[in-house]
Amino acid sequence: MVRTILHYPDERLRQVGKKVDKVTKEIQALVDDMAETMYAAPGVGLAATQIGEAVAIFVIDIAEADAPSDLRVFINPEIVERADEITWTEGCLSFPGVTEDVDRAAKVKVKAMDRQGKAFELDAEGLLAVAIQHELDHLNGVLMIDHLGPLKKRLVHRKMQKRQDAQAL
Ligand code: GNR
Ligand code: NI
Repeated sequence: MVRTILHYPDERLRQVGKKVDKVTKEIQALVDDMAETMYAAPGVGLAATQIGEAVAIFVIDIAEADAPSDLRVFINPEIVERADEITWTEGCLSFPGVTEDVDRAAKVKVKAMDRQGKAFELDAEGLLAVAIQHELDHLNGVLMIDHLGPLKKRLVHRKMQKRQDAQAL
């Protein structure tokens, strides 16, 4: 089922994703909803907190639109190593129409569990590394806007607030 993606400044985007004790059928159903929601958007990633579920799960698929899908599921993810720096022009499904440069680690090593509850480790760089850091931020209630300087932050905040006010009419 495609879920509704929350938009900033929805307070639920500030929730912290709770660790998953056991990968149950219910958790797998949530993962499936997240993947469906990400593909429908479309986006390269989606964190559970973006659909109002405060659990430590995100999904990523960085495959090109014309290539076969390459879904990656991360449950209880942890970055265990970071190296180098990169600036990436990021977008976020919770900030429609906003793109801003964000400084990130260029390479990360991440530990997580997959959809079957099996532990894995992954070395990532480029967009995959950026997306992993972006999604992990979401699970900590940290948003793109928090990486901006005060001026840009206020500008993006005003734009999003206006949008919300217009939709509340
Ligand atoms: O779709 C998305 N694209 C993107 C581009 C650059 C850096 C990060 C991202 S993640 C974003 C989807 C999203 O909001 N995930 O939380
Ligand atoms: Ni996002």
